[in-house]
Amino acid sequence: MRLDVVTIFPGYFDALELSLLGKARQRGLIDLRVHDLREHAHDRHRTVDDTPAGGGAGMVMKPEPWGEALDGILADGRAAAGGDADPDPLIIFPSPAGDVFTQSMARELAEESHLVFGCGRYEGIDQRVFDEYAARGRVRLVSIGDYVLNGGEVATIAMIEAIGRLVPGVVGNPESLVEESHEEDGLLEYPSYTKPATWRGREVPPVLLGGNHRAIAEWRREQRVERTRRVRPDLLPRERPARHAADE
Ligand code: JDH
Repeated sequence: MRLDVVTIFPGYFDALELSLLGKARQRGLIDLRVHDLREHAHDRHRTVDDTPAGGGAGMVMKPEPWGEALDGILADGRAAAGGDADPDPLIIFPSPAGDVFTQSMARELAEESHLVFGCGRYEGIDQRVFDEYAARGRVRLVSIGDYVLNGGEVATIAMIEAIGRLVPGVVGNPESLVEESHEEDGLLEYPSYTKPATWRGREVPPVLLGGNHRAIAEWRREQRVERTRRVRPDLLPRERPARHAADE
């Protein structure tokens, strides 16, 4: 899978060299290229922002550096595909106004052969950049959740980590992914324990040490349902509403 990232802070993406994704890069499973947007700003101060049209607080990212950076990536992607039936890349702009990123979206995106992430800063990117690339290909605005970040970099790192681990061969033990997909019933995970059996007077639940696999599976299921009811009741299947006399 090819991943291009456009940002004014390339250093953020050094984190992706570590651990899992770094190894996947070395093994050629993930081709991650980080591009500095400022290389496409040609004035003396390499300016990428300007005041908002119509007034208001803050600054907006100018369209021209984005156009040059993205055109270069798209052209290079076509050249690399070498006339192969490589579909157009999907361009993702992290945005507080985007569709919310979920595990099911990560699964869809892991099927793509080429993703491009455009990381905005300030108050965001001139709307015409989204409109231009949506007219020419596939564009998605995606949010990683309902809280405010200062730019798209941290959101992109989160998405690349979630998507990258689903690319075949990236996760060393595919059994953990198989287990995940079977368990994707929307419930939270059960609590995990390891040795020693007693730590600071706290015991591993005896059922986990008893070797009764049916009992263990049942206990884990109960834990998942109870935990979900406690902290994320919104994830539980909707209870059938009690039938009311007036409904009959
Ligand atoms: C990309 C710039 C900063 C913050 C909206 C409305 C002021 C606009 N889940 C997520 N949270 N935040 C982002 C994200 C934030 C970004 C960019 C992603 C690019 N920013 C920014 C807040 C606003 N706000 C009220 N106005 C007065 C602006 C931009 C994100 C993701 N993914």
